[in-house]
Amino acid sequence: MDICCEVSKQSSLHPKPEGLVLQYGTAGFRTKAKHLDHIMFRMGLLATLRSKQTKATIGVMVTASHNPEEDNGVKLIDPMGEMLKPLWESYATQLANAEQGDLLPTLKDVINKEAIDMNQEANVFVGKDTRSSSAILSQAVLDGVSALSGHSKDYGLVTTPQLHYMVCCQNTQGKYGEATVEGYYRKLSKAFIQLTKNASNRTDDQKHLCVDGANGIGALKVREMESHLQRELQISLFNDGSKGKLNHQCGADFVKVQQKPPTGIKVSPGERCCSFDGDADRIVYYFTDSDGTFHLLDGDKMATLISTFLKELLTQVGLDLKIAVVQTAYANGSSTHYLEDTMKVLPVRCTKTGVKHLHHAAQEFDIGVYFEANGHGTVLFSQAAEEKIQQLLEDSNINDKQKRAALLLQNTVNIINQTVGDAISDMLLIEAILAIKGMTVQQWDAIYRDLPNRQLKVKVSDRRVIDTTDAERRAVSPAGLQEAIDSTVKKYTQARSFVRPSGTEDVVRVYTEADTQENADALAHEVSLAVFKLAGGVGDEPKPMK
Ligand code: 16G
Ligand code: MG
Repeated sequence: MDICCEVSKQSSLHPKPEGLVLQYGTAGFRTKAKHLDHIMFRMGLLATLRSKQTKATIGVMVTASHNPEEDNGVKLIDPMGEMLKPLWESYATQLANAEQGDLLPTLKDVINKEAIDMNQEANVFVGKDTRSSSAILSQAVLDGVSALSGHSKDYGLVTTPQLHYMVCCQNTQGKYGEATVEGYYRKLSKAFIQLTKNASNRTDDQKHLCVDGANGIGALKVREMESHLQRELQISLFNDGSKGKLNHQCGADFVKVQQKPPTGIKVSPGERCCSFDGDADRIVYYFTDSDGTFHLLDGDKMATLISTFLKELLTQVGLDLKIAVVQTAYANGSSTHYLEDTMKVLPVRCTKTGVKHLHHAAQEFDIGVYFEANGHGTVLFSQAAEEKIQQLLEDSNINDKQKRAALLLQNTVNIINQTVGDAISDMLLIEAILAIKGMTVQQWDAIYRDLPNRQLKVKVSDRRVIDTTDAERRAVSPAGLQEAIDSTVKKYTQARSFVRPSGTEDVVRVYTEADTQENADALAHEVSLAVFKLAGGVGDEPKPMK
């Protein structure tokens, strides 16, 4: 095997700055774009090895999602369109951090450990977001693939979920769909049109939606898709990238964290709006009412609407499929309460933060609806569930009502991107459900009332001193911290709080909820102080919120 020569030659064109250490985190590598050239080249190498090992196409997406424009990042996509397997995340970290002279031995180590046949063909799909650094960085990925004689297909500008979709289509030999951007638009819009046929007398007002594209790739792709929707959805697109800066005071993360509308969007009171994040794998809905109050409909509200809809359809067709909702500790207590007690969509599962944990848990059910409060989520249907729906459609004994519900279920399966949370697909699904139910955004919002909540960050010298259990809801170290949180929470009504080290930033995150915003804020301050004192806070002590 003579990989040495080509890899050495090519890698010298993508040298690693000495001493730079980066981790493959919850969502891949992410940092200032200027530090990423060698990482991209090496992820091209690693994706090629992963492709040879799995004998399948692997995806590499160049994006830093909701981070500022100056940042960039990279995520690898496994054969079924899912996140990279954890063991390979550790190879990614080893390869990324090998000094220039150690690159070949590190690469060979992976080849040996995984017994990779270097004569096996490799295929890698590459995509990028709209950042100015993405073009050069995705070229570095392509160079890495070619250094190991892999084949690559460059999809250019695509959303993260679109690339996940392409990988899945390719590896299922087209069963999941056609591995082209056009194929993606056709599949989703066809399902959307079919679904909305079930909505009677929709007015133009109801068909209208304001979309904040975060000045990113999602805006471009919504534009491309529009004509396929045949005016069944009429989009006013804001923050389309023509003027504003990517993710700057706009996008799903801004809206969720700030709990206010993005800049650059002009809407009337009561109008239904949504925001995508910078790579269009998250979405949140919102509206402002006539007295100026802002209403956010986050991942929890979407999970509730979608699971309610699915459960009703299952009842109508009489299919006994096990449906569950998967959330994280950030899910608003009111949503969990509503799902468990009012809706009885049991069970509601709680996992650690991070898409891969939710995705994994959702796979355990016939239908697993998973959403993070921040707006990342999708629905997974087991193969058995899809087959049962199909059988039902072929069954001549079912009545018209059952037939209608079965068709709705089938089109719901087709509109969803099951590989990963997808802002475009989620948007179409939500719009279709609202249309079919004849529901306004206000009625959707009124399903339950969010408990007031607050998120804060605390800087500590080493956030790893905080260890958690019970899906991050309880801290087991440092000693005394959980006791301090418990006794503080007891002083408030309907209160809950947890702390966890961030997986993407060098901070400890504090979450609280309580009966009023003042109480949620006061509790957040008290818990922040406890973290500061017991977990080695640095800088100024946390101040009470104004
Ligand atoms: C990453 C995760 C997201 C999670 C967030 C938490 C993926 C693709 N993304 O963005 O799911 O909510 O990290 O960030 O897994 P934190 O650890 O800094 O709170
Ligand atoms: Mg994202």
